[in-house]
Amino acid sequence: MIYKRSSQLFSEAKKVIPGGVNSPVRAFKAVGGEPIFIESAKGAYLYDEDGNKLIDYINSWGPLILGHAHKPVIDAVIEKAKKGTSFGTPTQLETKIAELAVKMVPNIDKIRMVNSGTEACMSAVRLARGFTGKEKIIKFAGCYHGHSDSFLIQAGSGAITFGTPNSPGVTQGTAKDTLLATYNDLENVKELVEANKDEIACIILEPVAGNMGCIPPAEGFLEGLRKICDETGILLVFDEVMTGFRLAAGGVQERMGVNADIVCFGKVIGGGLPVGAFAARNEIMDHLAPVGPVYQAGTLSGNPLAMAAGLAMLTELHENRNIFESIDKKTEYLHKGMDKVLKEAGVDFTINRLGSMISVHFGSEPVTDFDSSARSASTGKFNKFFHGLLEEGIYIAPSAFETWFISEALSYDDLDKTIEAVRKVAKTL
Ligand code: KE4
Repeated sequence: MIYKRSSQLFSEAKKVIPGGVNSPVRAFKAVGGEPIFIESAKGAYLYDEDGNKLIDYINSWGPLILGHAHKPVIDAVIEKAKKGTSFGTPTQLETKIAELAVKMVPNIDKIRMVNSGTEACMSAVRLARGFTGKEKIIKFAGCYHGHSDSFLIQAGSGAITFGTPNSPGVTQGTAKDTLLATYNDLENVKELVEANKDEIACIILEPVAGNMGCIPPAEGFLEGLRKICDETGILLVFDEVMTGFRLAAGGVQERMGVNADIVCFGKVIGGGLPVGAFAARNEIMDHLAPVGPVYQAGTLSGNPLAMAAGLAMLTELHENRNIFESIDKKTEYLHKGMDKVLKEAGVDFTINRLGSMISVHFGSEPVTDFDSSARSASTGKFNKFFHGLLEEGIYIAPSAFETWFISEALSYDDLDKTIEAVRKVAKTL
């Protein structure tokens, strides 16, 4: 593959944009090399500035579950744009998408639109603190909820003490209110709850993790968290920015049958435009301004173009529930195909999968939490795997800590091409 034009564009970008990108993971720092500049996309394919065609397994990090430039979504945005782009007033479109989301997702009465997953999770934590009157939160190492200060925290000195900032600019004052737990480790959560009795507002997690690679919840893990929250009055916050409207129409709450108290959304709900959202039962949501005292706001929240894209996307998913089974089946097919060719090559690997989320990890141990994911990533094999696939025209996330997102636009021919590329690359690992 030739990337001359992308390289030129990257040099220009770095002069006026930090690192040449508007979001760090796009810069290929984790895998080495230079990022590819995309000129257009359609269905399952990206077309880069050098004319290369790539089979896309990132899909803008999850939103494009129906593929790129999906006609109903594009048409909805074009039609809406002719009538103006933003009013800063209520519009009936916001009510329509809110009504549909409430119909699709179990256990929510109201939803508030924001502009990103970060905003959704940040606002959900503020709402949980406002509702409970408590200040501490528990998050899990390796779970990513966006770049709000309370989430940029790493393990503290003691196993059950508060965290420390993992980014300059985050204060110790903020970090002291974030407790860090180990994913899939209920005993650790119980210890943290016991050691911080009556001080915890919420436990927030990705109910199926996608930021350590794909890590499904262990048997009983979500149910155990639900039980702890029921016994202590701590709110359970599901960050479904990745899983919402992907693992089922009603997300993980529907698929796994475990209810959260607050659910966060992003990605799919916006159909590729900037939308985040958070939702809960009336008792909690009515604490939000202007009804209640918990403040939260946004100039472009509920923006007409974003709502038009999101409504078109959710409507198609709502009316064609077979899509969820179809992308799950495609993901299972890909899993089986990659498993076969990686085994034939004698590679030590693990493939994690749940629904249409899948990730490949190198090494012999199971990947069930952040530490095991990090040990697998440290082998360096993923970086060779990434670049080898790229050379074959297969575009997966440029980090071992990401998940692949399967879109309905992927054909079985695309999947076969991907499996064949994995077979070729496996020999080089
Ligand atoms: P945004 O603020 O990037 O819209 O959403 C933050 C977020 C919240 N929760 C989960 C579970 C997420 O995965 C994300 C964002 N995901 C990353 C990919 N791992 C977005 C890619 C990027 O940072 O550029």
